[in-house]
This record gives sequence, structure tokens and C-alpha cells, in this order.
Amino acid sequence: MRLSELLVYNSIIIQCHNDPDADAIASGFALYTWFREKGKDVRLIYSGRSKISKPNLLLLIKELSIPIEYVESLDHFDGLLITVDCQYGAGNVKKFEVPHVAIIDHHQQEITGIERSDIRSYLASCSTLVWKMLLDEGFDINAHPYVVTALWYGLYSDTNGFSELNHPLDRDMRDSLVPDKLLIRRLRNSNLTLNDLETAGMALIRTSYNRKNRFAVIKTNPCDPNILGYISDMAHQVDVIDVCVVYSEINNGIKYSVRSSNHEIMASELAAWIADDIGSGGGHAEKAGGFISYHKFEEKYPSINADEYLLSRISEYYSSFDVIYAGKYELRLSEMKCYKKLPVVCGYVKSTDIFPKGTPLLVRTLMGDLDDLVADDNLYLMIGVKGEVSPIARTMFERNYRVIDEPFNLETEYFPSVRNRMSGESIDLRAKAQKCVSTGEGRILAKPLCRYSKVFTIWDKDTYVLGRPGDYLAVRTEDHNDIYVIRGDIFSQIYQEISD
Ligand SMILES: [Mn+2]
Repeated sequence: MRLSELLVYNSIIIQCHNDPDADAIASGFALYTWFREKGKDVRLIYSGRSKISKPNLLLLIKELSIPIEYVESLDHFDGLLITVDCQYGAGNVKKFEVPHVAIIDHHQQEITGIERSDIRSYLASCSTLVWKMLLDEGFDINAHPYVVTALWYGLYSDTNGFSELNHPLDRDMRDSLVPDKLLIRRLRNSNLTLNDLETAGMALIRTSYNRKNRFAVIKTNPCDPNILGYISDMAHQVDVIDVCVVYSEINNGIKYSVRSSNHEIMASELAAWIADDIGSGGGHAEKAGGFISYHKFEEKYPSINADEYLLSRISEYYSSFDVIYAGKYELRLSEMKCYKKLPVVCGYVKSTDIFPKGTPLLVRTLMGDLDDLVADDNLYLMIGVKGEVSPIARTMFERNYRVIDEPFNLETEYFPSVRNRMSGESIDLRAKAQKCVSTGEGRILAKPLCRYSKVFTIWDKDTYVLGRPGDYLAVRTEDHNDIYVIRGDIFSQIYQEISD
């Protein structure tokens, strides 16, 4: 959905979920500002049982002059109602009977059938979604410093201070907005109340610990999600705890933070495992978080509560995977088949066509950031069929690929971009990428995986690559230590079996 589609309405109400948080207020405020500039009659509202009372939110509203109103009823409104950071008809937002509705949200979809909906559950905040929609309309956000600060803080508080974000669009927003530093500092220092402190204390004395797998699960009473981050950061430092999950039942679901100090368990992966099918989770190797919607949870697990679910789901995780250290792992070659590489069309860009030689680069992709590259005549960037980027030396490129004189494009949630680490300027590679085709005849041995396998390759001994059932475990015929994983969905596009 594009925001400009909504301009057919002259009267617009933007509604945050009940008991709004910083993200709901910020995204509503940014939309409010845009519609105002378009000459619309617009209001920003919320409803529910209680009025906003958190000190940081009151400060945010006052200092940024956010015109949010508390309402109990809407009479005879025949314009457009947009729910932000929530979905019209869901349990966490008061339902007003109105004829025209739109939804802008980043939670798991639970309401269907509303035509004007933009729900992107892969984003860490609704602020990011609104930021992107405003950019797509050509809106100059930087001309509105209050909006900049609000959106930045919306993402900041939905991700425990940026520690639980994951998607490249979230990173792009964080990196491109410059908020009012002084206000952010004041907001940080008015984040908790004395009651919150007590909630944290009570949660900590009820830690549930699993000795065998060295993990802890901690439940807090309903509280501000930021507290989950503080509690898990503390538990994470305990000697006998390698992994911890801290959670709270709030806002129509279960919000949780994950921490891991075990290099065989990435917090981001466990967070996603917990939310599988019923929510969304992600983040970094050490810190991550997620949200499960009650609606989906009750549908899938009608007879258990959140405690039972988390304990059993985490235990199940520990028995779900094998760990493979390349170089120390005994491959059963007789179970593997021989494949040759097919010519595959992919994209490439010369690094010096993006920024001048010597510029430090950050390459951003759906799979993460690469940040130790420097533009050089000898450095090319390869773009794979899933939007993944790998650096390659020019000589290797010329030996293994043939250039096709056509632009390279992909249908993807995020096309890779490159940021100049000195100036912050960011360039979308879509406009620069050209096609090329591999010419090599590389041979590998491979077999499909039937269990999750974490592979530490000979190239990176600290971070594993996760292979899922259906992916392939592969090894190069010339070097049986060079074990890696190839995704199941692209394997057949790239490799063909040969009978030797
Ligand atoms: Mn949110």
C-alpha cells in the first residue's frame, strides 16, 4: 500500500493501540505530520482503559508537541481511520464502528480482509515502516526534526536500545536519522518507575534454571518491555547461565528478550525458533528478542500456557541440532552424491563504481552487514540470487565469470545497499548492478540434511552457518575439510547431479 492512495479522504483519524508505547505514538505522529502537510483534516488518537502515564512517554509528547488525544467514543465519523502499530479489530485496540479503515503495522498479521493494509512483520518497529512509506512518497523527513527524533526513539524503544534489531531497513533508519541527543538522554533517564524496579526484583527471584542445558527462563509481571532487556542483560552475566529468555505477557501477546553467551547458539536464532509460526523474533548473535501473538498462540497451542510452552520449546531446541566443526568432522562420503556447478546468472558491481578508491564501505544485505571493506579497483561485489553479497577479487571474477551487458535486478524485500562509512551516504545497488554468469565447472559432494546442523566452516571458527532440514551439506571434491551449507531452495538451480 502507498500512503498517497489514502489521499482520497479529506478527514483522517490515526489511532494507536490502547496503552500506546513510544513506537505507536511516533509512527502515528509521523503520519499525522504528513497528512497535515497534504492539507488534510487529521487527528491522532488512542483509547482503552487508561491514559498514558509513563514518564518518558509524557516527556516525549510534551517536548515534541505531539497532538495525541485520548478518546472514549467516535461519533458519526465517515472519513478514514488508520490503526498504527496494531490491527483494526484486534484485541489490543478499541474498535470504533467506522466505514473506512486502513492498517499500518509490523506485528504478525491477525486481521485479514481489510484491503488497505500494510503489515510487515519482518520490521522491528512500526516507526521503520512509516519512515519507509514516507521516503517512498518523497517526503523530506529531515525538514521535521521532531518527527526524526520521534521515529528514532520509536525504533530504539521497540528494540531494547537497538540491541534486538535485525532487518536492513531498521538499520538504515537508525543510521540515517539524527535525533535530538539531549532529549533522547532525558527520555532514557525517565524510562522506569519505582514500580518497574520492584517488578524486575520480583522477576529475578523467580528464575527458573535448567542445569543440564544451562539456560534460564524468567517471567516478569506485566511491565514495560524495556525491563526485559535489563533483566536479561543481568542474567546473561551469571556464570552458570549460558542462555536466558525473559518474558512478559503484555499487549495481547508474549514479549521476550533472549541473551546467549554460547557460541553454538545464536540468540537471534533461538528468538526466531521460539516465535516460529506464531510470532516474530530476531536480533544479533548475543542479544535478540521477539513477540508472540496470543491469537496465533491459542490457535496452535490451545491447552498450554506461556510458561509451559517456553520451557518445552527451548528444551526441544537443544535436542534439535547437530554441530559440525569443519576440519574435525568425519564426513560419510559414501552417503554423498557428486554434483557439478551450473552456469548461474548473478549480479556484480565494481566497488570503485560506487564510491572512490579508498572509501571504507559498509555493505548491507538481508543476511546482515559486511563492514570491513574498502573500495578498490581490485574489489568487486557479487550479488547472489537471494540478494546475498560476497566480495571477490577482480582476478578471480575475471577467471570465473563472464559479463552480460544487462542490468541485474531481483524481486526482494531488500536489495543490497552500500554505505560510505565516512559520510554516511547510502547507495542502493539496484541502479548499479550488472549481470554476469559463472563459467567454472566446480565439483562438489553433497547430501540433503535431515536435521538442523550448525556448521563452523574453516573460514570462520566463531560464527556458524545454520543448515535446515532440506538444505544441503556440501564439500569441495579437492578439499574435504571445506564443508559448507547450500540452501535447499537454490541448490537445484545451481547444481546438477553427475554420475561418476
Ligand atoms: Mn511496535
